[in-house]
Amino acid sequence: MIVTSPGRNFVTLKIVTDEGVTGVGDATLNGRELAVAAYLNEHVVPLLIGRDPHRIEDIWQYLYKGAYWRRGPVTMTAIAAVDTALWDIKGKVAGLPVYQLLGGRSREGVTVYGHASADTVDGVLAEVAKYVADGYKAVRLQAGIPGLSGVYGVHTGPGVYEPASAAVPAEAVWSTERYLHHVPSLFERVRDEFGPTLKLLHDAHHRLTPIEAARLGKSLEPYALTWLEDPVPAELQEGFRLIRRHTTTPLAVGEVFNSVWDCQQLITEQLVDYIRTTVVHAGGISALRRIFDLAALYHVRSGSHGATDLSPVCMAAALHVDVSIPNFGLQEYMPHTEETDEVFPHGYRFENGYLHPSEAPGLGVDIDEELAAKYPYRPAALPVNRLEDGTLHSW
Ligand code: GCO
Ligand code: MG
Repeated sequence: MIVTSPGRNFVTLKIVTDEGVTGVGDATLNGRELAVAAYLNEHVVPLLIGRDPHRIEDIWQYLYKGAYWRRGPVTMTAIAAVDTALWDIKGKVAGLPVYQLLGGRSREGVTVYGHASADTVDGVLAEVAKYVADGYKAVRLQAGIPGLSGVYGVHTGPGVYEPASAAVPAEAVWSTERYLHHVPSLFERVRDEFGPTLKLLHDAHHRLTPIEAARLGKSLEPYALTWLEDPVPAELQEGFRLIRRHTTTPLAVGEVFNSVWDCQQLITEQLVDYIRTTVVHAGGISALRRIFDLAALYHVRSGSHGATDLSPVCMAAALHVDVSIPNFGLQEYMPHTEETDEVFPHGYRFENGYLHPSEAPGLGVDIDEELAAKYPYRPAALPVNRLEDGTLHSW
């Protein structure tokens, strides 16, 4: 178990077999990192000693059913780390990149979307231009809202956007009225300037009610978004029915989901278009494949979360899944800091809007433990959000 903070916190599980083959798995749960580290150290690692590393499915079931207390982000992130590390080991033993074990390539490259964000609409336009020049085919737009400071997803200073900034959560103020009034003008400008084929996305970050989200979706229809993400908190899956009834703006959800049960109704009732579950938070490569296979039956495509709090180990694993499944949609991509890339040497690469998984056996990613030890853990929590009258709101 390695906890390191090269610019931000990451938890990594490294499994070594009796034959000396190593495998790595991401176990990072933003703002709750040490809970997963303790769960692994205290409750999982001792159970792995002496077990056959090739029995990936059996070990997954053993940890899931054996805990009795199923699901939840801490448990599922811990299981994901074990599962990912075991796929890495299996690939290395087989001498094949993991995507070959998942059925081989279904496409030439993994289409990614970048984050264009700024305080002003002009600033966002300038960011989009940079992404387009770099070959991106898809861009997520987030802008500051007049009258509000510190809006989610808006990158103002130099360096990588990082919401988990303080040991005690930072507090931001939110107004749905100001937000709903402003967002359409952002998309109108970007669509006008960049034409009809650039894929445009937006993240509402769980801040709306279903009827507010329906209104936003409707007002964005002229700008043909690829998706509107996390319009409402998704504990109430049937809440999406109301949004769906009113708008043809495609919907995406799932970055906080931990299992297929969190998205079962959303998928089988075709209430979303993209499911954004990830390797690290939804139980690993094995479990993610099951979610995406269910989704494929219902015309739902993948759109995995890939913010910087998911380590390069998760990104490497995600790309093997992305390149192999039939119903891939998009992959989120925010490059990590140089320090992070050095701690996690990897063979995946970006080219002209696409990411390509490593061709090395296994996942094609590692952790430099000596370097990792130079970056000690720093407590950092995600912020909270309050309405203008002080009411605690969804973040
Ligand atoms: C995204 C996400 C992130 C999350 C963050 C939480 O779509 O990339 O919403 O910005 O808030 O990853 O840990
Ligand atoms: Mg999001």
